Amino acid sequence: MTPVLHEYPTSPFSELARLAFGLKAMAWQSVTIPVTLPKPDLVELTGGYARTPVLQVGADLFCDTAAILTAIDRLQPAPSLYPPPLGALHKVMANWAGGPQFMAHVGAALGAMPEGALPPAFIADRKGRFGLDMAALARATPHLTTQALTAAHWLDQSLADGRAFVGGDAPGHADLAFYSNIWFVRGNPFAKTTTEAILSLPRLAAWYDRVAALGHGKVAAISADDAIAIAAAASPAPVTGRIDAPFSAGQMVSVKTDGSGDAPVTGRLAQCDATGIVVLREGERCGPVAVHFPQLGQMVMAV
Ligand SMILES: N[C@@H](CCC(=O)N[C@@H](CS)C(=O)NCC(=O)O)C(=O)O
Repeated sequence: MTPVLHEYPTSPFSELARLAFGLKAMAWQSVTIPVTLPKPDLVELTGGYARTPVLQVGADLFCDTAAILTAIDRLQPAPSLYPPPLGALHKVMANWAGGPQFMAHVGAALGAMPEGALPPAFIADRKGRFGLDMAALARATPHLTTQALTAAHWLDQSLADGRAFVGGDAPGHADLAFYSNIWFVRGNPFAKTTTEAILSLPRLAAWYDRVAALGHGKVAAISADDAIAIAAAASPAPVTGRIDAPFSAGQMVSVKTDGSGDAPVTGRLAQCDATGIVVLREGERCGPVAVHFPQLGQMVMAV
């Protein structure tokens, strides 16, 4: 079944997922979702999760790039997104890149933008959801830039032994995660000085070009209605994982990103172990779906 990515062009986490398709030379379909709330068609499928991107495989929805990349790797195992010798350690680095380093890169880039450069609706959305304060960000930009540059220097040092990618000869999840942060800064003309500082590191610049060359695979655009029809025509795949105590199979739970004000996804628990969380729910238009999350960073609560 051809996977569908719900995404938008300027999203760094979407770029990470697009590159995963490129690494595997896969065919996929894209639904362009709104950059700000509301996102009624996406929420019809996920039941509440409205971050970007979301992967859909039939009636299975994967929230968060940690779950998305694992799902892509399962759909087409070779070449792996978790090549040796790092294997699953790619996830550890991607978690750092997608956590504190994401805040540093995105903060440094947005904080460099003059007043009025970002649409007021975008600022209002990010303020309401994530506490974005443009004045505070502008003050923090020099600090955030040092944090991003530290990662760039570490990356450049790691490449000094001649390796092509973070973990050796083959690219993996960590490469895509580090790359997408720099890609976001590079895409912002107001952050030109930071981009130049990062790409002045010669080994890093050559690595950046190698990751970019992975491309995005073969993509075709479809509409949100098409994606909902795909889910309605499919059934969720059988769940194989465990349910660890204190939760039990079929229990009603809510899941949301830890520490966020995001809307929770509520449904019956079908899996809750270190390999992921699966909640079964039903949408009015899409019918029964399974919503998948990584366990790290997601909070499960009994309801
Ligand atoms: N941990 C999540 C983070 C996703 C995330 O925060 N994405 C940003 C865009 S790159 C977002 O959702 N922004 C708000 C939005 O798109 O509505 C992941 O790895 O996918």
